[in-house]
Amino acid sequence: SLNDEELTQQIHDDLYDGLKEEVEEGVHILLERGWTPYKVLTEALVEGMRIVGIDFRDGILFVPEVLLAANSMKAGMFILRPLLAETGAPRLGKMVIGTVKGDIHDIGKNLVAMMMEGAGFEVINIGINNPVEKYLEAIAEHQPDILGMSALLTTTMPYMKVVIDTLKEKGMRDDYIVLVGGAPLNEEFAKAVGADAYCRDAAVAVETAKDFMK
Ligand code: B1M
Repeated sequence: SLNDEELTQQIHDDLYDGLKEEVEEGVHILLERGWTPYKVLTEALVEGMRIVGIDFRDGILFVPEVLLAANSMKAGMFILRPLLAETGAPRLGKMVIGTVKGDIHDIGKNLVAMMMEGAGFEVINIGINNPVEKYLEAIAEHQPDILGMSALLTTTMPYMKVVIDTLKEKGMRDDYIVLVGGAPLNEEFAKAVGADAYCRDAAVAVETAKDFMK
């Protein structure tokens, strides 16, 4: 049988090849070996997707293959989600999170949602491709403390400013903590669009949210 390092490598390969059941099996085995759900998430799944991203960028992998990889990653995340959710933790606050209009990438956002839930936040995940109206609807309905936005494309990230400007126009901007994230963003961008903070990854999102709720 494979040692932990070989198995992690195998999961990267299976993710790359879009082999959902194999990825699920690998995740189960690492958990049985006593890995924490977070370690499985970061070292097996997120790292695997990082490798996929490199070959996608370089034109070695194409959309259909990357979709299969994404679905395999989601299957692995589905196993980890209940394990990351602490039961009985005091509610720290409420967050609405969604990917912005024109953008259908949802893995990173879902991961943030999962980790926030695990840390004790109530999370309303409004999915992908959200125009400003959808954010406003969700805010009105759920009255969150935090609004989270995700964008993975340089062409969609400016839409965050549209959402924040609309909140400003309505005099609602200061009612919410606005956190933004996604691979093409940075601190400077977050500041420029008027967000409260940029979150590099899901763990930073959790820490940042906790800090703001103090
Ligand atoms: Co897309 N894609 N994609 N893609 N895709 C990227 C983003 C790209 C960088 C790949 C590349 O060329 N290297 C590139 C963007 C280039 C750019 O804009 N500069 C790209 C492109 C070009 C495209 C298409 C245009 C391709 C095409 O059709 N020709 C197309 C666009 C579709 C659209 O949205 N309109 C497209 C489509 C797709 C798929 C559908 C095939 C699939 C998405 C499937 C899905 O999500 N269900 C896909 C994927 C999987 C990727 C890559 C390979 C992986 C993204 C991912 O899931 N990463 C990606 C390459 C890359 O990012 N390097 C790529 C794993 C995830 C855990 O990380 O999403 O970064 P990430 O999230 C992190 C942090 O960023 C942060 O925390 C997360 C966890 O740690 N974070 C937040 C994210 N959101 C946050 C929100 C927060 C806080 C933190 O709120 C508070």
